[in-house]
Amino acid sequence: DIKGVIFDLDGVISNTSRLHNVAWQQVAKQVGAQWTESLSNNLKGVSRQDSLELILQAVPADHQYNEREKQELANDKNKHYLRLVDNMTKNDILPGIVPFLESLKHNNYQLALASASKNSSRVLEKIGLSHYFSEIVDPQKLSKGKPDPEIFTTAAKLLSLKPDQCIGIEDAAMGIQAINAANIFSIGIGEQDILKDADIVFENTNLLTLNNIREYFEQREL
Ligand code: G16
Ligand code: MG
Repeated sequence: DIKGVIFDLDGVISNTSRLHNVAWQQVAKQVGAQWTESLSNNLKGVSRQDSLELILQAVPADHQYNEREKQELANDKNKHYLRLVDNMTKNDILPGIVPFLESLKHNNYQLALASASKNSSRVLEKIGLSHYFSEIVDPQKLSKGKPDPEIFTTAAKLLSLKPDQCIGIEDAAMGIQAINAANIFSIGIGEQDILKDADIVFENTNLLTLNNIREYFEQREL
């Protein structure tokens, strides 16, 4: 039986990717990297340092950034991002998420957050959702990021549940790979084409309801 639900943050609970994008675009401009939709997509669910590397790869190579410069660029991005996070409100919660969290609580599911973001607690607080989550994985304690399963296996352990007692919800292909590799049932939010490895895909967070998920499980037993 499913007893726990493990959530990604950006793209599942909050529309923070818009804010990450604004802050990264500034960095891209500063280093002369061309900002494209595919670059923006590739940054989803990827850690801050790895995101910066992807942006620097898009710079016409005449300057090698040293570690100190990279640290500075990453810090600048984070300062900018945190200023944007400070203006977040409940309006930045994706549609349908509050009723979904309510119904999960009501039915005694245990909830954990598995976000690559070091700012996830701050974001949850700003949008008023902290109290729903009994566990938040600290990405600084992990050795590998998504698509490695570590963040999801850690979340299940923190909830004292086995992987097959959990569901994981993600909007990024890398995230779905991480959930699958953890042997956790995966729900993708977004386009079927991109999230084809997920066990179920919902087009948007409005469709994320306990009934829709249960319906799928019932169909599978037939
Ligand atoms: C999020 C975003 C990524 C971001 C990462 C790290 O992941 O999708 O774009 O780079 O967190 O965030 P920070 O710089 O705040 O530590 P997730 O896992 O919530 O989708
Ligand atoms: Mg995400």
